[in-house]
Amino acid sequence: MPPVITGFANSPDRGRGHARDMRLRWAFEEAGVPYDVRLLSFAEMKEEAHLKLHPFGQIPTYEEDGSGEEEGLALFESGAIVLHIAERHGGLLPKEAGARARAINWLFAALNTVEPVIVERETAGYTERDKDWYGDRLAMLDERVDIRLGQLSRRLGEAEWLDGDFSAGDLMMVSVLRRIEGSALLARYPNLTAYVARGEARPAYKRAFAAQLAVFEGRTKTGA
Ligand code: GTB
Repeated sequence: MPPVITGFANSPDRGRGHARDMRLRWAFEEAGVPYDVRLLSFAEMKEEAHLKLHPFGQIPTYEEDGSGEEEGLALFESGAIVLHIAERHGGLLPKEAGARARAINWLFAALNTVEPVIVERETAGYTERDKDWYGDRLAMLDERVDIRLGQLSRRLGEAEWLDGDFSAGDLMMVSVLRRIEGSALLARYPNLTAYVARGEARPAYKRAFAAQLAVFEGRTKTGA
């Protein structure tokens, strides 16, 4: 049985691939691994059956059957799942130990250093927009994002990917930067804009994007 992940039955992003199942789908496609998707409503995510898989009642999750002497496995957290897919299959991590560690380093940098400032800014837009201090707060959040983007842009320079060949680190960093795609914040850094476009041009990305879009458009019940 292929591994099964969970995704939104009705993604609020209307098929733009911003929900975090997209990074798993992309990793599976890069690794050439078939997968199934179980779609959940917001109510189902909070039910006991799902909470057993995901303590925080969110998507995505990952389940695989045991094979031979191995036990089955259930995971939550998109970073842990992408890393698991990358470690289990080829195509997303270099073989050489140092290069492999650096690729994983970038995966964590995307999740722990770049994504938080982007998500905090986005969340403020949803929850604090009506406050009279919102303008000042947004300027501060914009600056925090800009600092990170400037640092990342300087490190990437004219390189194609962050450290040698495309890796799980790039997959995660591109996934994170996509959340501000089309914004003035990202447009200030043409090399990062081109980096995101390079990620999105990959055939594996396109297949993953099409699969999650098909869910939104009702062309599939599973998205797999
Ligand atoms: N740290 C976890 C991970 O990386 O896996 C975070 C998981 C998470 O935030 N899941 C979100 C979720 O289940 C979906 S992806 N939310 C429902 C809930 O908490 O009740 C975040 C997301 C949602 C929607 C959009 N969008 O519409 O653009 C983008 C990103």
